[in-house]
Amino acid sequence: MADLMPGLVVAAHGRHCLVESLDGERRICHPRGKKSAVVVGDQVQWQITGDEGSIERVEERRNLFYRQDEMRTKSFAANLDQVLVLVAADPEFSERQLARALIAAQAERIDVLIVLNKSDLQPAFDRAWARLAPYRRMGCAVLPLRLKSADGTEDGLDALQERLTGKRTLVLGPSGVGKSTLVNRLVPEARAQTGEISRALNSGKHTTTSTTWYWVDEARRTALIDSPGFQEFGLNHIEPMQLAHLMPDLNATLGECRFYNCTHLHEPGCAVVAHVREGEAPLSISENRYRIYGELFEELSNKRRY
Ligand SMILES: Nc1nc2c(ncn2[C@@H]2O[C@H](COP(=O)(O)OP(=O)(O)OP(=O)(O)O)[C@@H](O)[C@H]2O)c(=O)[nH]1
Ligand SMILES: [Mg+2]
Ligand SMILES: [Zn+2]
Repeated sequence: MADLMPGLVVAAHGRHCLVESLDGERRICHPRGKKSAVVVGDQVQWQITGDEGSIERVEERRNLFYRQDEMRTKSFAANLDQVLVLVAADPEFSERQLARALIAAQAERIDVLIVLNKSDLQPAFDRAWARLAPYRRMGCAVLPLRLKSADGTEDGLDALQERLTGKRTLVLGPSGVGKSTLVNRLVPEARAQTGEISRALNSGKHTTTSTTWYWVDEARRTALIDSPGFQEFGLNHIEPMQLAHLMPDLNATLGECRFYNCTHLHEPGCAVVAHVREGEAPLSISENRYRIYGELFEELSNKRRY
């Protein structure tokens, strides 16, 4: 048997994936056995089998960022330092999906960064920026960005790059917000497929269909992981009673409710409910965030019954 070699999974497509060796070479590999699903960011031990390779072992993961609905579990990537949730002035973002992505990251103790792109589009940008106020207030970093504009200017890249350096960042967000544009801007040889390319080439949108790892620097310390846009972000893997702990604004008031097992939905003496109000007051919980909590609690409670 050939020697096992360490590698990094840089792309995964069902039954085969792309593994990068320490010298930077990438080759197609197949996971050994049916169950050993690998995801982008996995550290693996692999061996050469002809032109290709076979993955013999997946090292223990530091974390795994994934979503789960009734139908299936979708893993985005493993061993991350942070998740960059990219939203844009246009298309208008769903706060529900944003909140869910943040909860999934928090559940795996992965840092998050929200970036609002397309600051050239006004007044949509200012409106979207205002909608993000509750996220800034709860301590989340929120950065403005402009990757493209009619007059060819960009803005906000330096501040963003500072937060990416030396880290492995998953770029996550709905379709059309500029995830691939960002990767292409910071990794010139990436040629991640963007809406732009396709429009020039043919039909319509060129949407990203698989998660791919890109190194930003030659020293391979900074990585960006491009991912396909998502519409629904299922959290079936989260227990309803865990939810409030995973939402920093709700979590800040926990322990003050009258009942230790308060669901924060209808109990008297609930500290969460007492903090629900609009405005900048410290510890305030926005009405939207509270509504999202209630809907999610309901959804996750119901799924347990069958
Ligand atoms: N006006 C404006 N358009 C932008 C900006 N950044 C990116 N775009 C455009 O937004 C469109 C979508 O960009 P993509 O990078 O393909 O978006 P994506 O998030 O990768 O989309 P999916 O792969 O479908 O998930 C492209 O036409 C970009 O040129 C910006 O700052 N302002
Ligand atoms: Mg894309
Ligand atoms: Zn309560």
